[in-house]
Amino acid sequence: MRSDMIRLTGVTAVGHHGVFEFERRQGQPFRVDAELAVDLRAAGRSDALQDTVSYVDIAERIEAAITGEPYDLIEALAQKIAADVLSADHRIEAASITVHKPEAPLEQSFADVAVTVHRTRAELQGGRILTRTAAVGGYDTVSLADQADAAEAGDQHASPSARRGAGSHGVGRGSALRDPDLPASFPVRAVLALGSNLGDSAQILDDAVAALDGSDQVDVLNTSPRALTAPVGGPVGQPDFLNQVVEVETSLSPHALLDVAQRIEAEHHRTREVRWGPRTLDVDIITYAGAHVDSPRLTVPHPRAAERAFVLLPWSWMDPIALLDGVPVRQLAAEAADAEGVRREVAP
Ligand code: GSY
Repeated sequence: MRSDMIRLTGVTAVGHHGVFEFERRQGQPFRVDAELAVDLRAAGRSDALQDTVSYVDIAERIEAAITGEPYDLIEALAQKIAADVLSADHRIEAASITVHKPEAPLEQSFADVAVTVHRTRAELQGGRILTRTAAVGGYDTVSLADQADAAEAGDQHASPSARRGAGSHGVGRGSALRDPDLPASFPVRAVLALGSNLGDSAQILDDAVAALDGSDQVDVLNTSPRALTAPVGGPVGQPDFLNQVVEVETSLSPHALLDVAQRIEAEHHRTREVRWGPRTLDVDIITYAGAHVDSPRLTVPHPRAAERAFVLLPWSWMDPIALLDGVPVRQLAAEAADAEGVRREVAP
């Protein structure tokens, strides 16, 4: 099923982007099209502006980026706009941004040159897009349009004056609490931590990863090396843990993902008799789409993840540039009190 979408096309302004000195000096028109994946069901029901993303805000951000800091490449401008747009409202799950440069300095007769970037909320950290080696589901395209396409695109230009005057509606800006029962309207990434210190822990973690991957609407993208870790808390003398961190892509809501985690725990006869005590399997949600969740069942990011080397170290081995609430996971791992008790498992 396709996700709901807000499409804003033809936002045009003069910018000073380009590698040539005369481009920086004189400026030229840039035109931007944006497609934003937003769940529009609530607004469809309520007919209330506060239940959707204000396209007035989005147009203002795009115009500000075009006229703002100059970049050499339209790729960089497109990525900056994607980051700005995703930062504008936490309900935007993903943004496809096309930047056209119809007066680019080419010797040939041409109609338009454009780049398109597709970026998801999971790639946004601290208002910027993370550079990843394997951006899942993301692909960038560069096109040199023909005359007919350009003529059609020209028809889509919105009048700048029509976009002005309404001002900001201040709808849901920045990072806010996410509704734990709202499914993602676009697949998002989540990080889960697994731990076991009862039974055949290596087999149990293998089975848990397979069970996650086999669950509806959950795909395992990446798994960390495993760590043998000294127990943190709990009864004295309990066995060491085997810990692992897993990155998944999912369209499930945070609560539905928790249901999956708890079902997999239950399948391994997980009991909760002794708090912090030995367990066959723990599956904790550490992060979900860079969002914050605070419900009686679930707190995300996991409230103790930032202090637990048995989570942070495997996570940083899997993803050396990972951030937790904007702080490098590697740095948190180095500062965690239990770091000395974490040993990377040597592959057999
Ligand atoms: O979910 C956390 C379970 N747990 C662990 C763990 O997984 N590893 C280590 N090293 N200590 C732990 N203490 C608890 S509780």
